[in-house]
Amino acid sequence: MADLRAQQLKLLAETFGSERIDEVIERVAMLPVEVPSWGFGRGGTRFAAYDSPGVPTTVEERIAAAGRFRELTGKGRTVALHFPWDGSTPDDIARLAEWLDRAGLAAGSINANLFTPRGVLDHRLRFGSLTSPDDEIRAASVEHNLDCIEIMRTLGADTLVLWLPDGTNSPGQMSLYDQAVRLEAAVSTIYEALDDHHTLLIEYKYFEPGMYATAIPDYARSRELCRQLGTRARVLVDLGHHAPTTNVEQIVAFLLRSGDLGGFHFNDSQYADDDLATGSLHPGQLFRILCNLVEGERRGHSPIDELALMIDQSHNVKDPLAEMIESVENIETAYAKALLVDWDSLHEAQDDCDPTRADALLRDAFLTDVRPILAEARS
Ligand code: PSV
Ligand code: MN
Repeated sequence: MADLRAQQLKLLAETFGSERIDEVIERVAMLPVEVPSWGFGRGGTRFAAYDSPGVPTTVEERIAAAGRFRELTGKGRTVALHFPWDGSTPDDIARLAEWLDRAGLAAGSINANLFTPRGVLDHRLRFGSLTSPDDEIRAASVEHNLDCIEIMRTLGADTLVLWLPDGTNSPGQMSLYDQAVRLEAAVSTIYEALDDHHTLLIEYKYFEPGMYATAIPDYARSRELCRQLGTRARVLVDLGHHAPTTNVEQIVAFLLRSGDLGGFHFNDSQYADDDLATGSLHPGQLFRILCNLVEGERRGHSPIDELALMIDQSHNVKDPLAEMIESVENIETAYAKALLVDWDSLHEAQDDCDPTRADALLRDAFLTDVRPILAEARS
């Protein structure tokens, strides 16, 4: 096997040049990918969540699984955390810090949960959180984000992720103007509470749980909010949050070019927010997204490793640890292939109005077997 890998690498070096292959190996090895604590547990649907032997059920077990993932892949040094799923009291947070430390991990992005009823944030959440007409719910929703910022300080994390489950289910339920005004006021209080080195990433989603008018339905709204807030607020693209047929790579290029792209929640889907292993259904889309990141970096926009490359998945059936490994391998694969694109020839073909050659150049890279590069990067 080792011999075979050496031969395959030699062939790649002969085809692309050994310096280029070494550079790709190095870049794949250095690519930081963040994994979600919730992705190591068993996910469910609105029908049921089925337990399976061996799948973590506690926070401690999920962090241990993240540690195992790190040992196996070398990725996932930072773990995205979700509160209160990963704890709520100071004691919980202290224990969490210990578990992370024991597993050689660090806290990654801190995700505020504005959708699970608890305490003051009770079932009135069905009418929204930051945009609720209920003053007490609005205030408690902001407060939860401020608590998350305190957790960031305790755990040494620097990214707050806001996904807003707010939306209405029927026309007339809430004035769309009131919805926008409340959203902007609340988000600005949260932004003001951040420290200078903190970043706020704002997700958008075109549907769910409100099925009529989602408060942040698309990247335009998310970008508008970020721009109103300031330079430390950026857009987070969750691949499962678009209508089918949306050209996500084009959104990526728009956002990268304008300096508004903060990062990703990688996952894959057949229907919408299925949260399957990224690249498991649409490796071509993942490749094209990475191509646009590579091209953006070549053009002087944000370097890829300065973006928050996070996975957001939930596994209802398959083994979560195995799925997380598949996802990271698919990201690495897409990245290696994007780096192997003959960019100069591609631009030439584009300038020559030769789409057939341009497509062939992309396919040359996409069809290259980069598994020896991944193996080398890992070792
Ligand atoms: C919402 O669909 C979302 O993408 C947000 O990131 C949540 O925090 C996450 O999924 C986990 O359920
Ligand atoms: Mn997400």
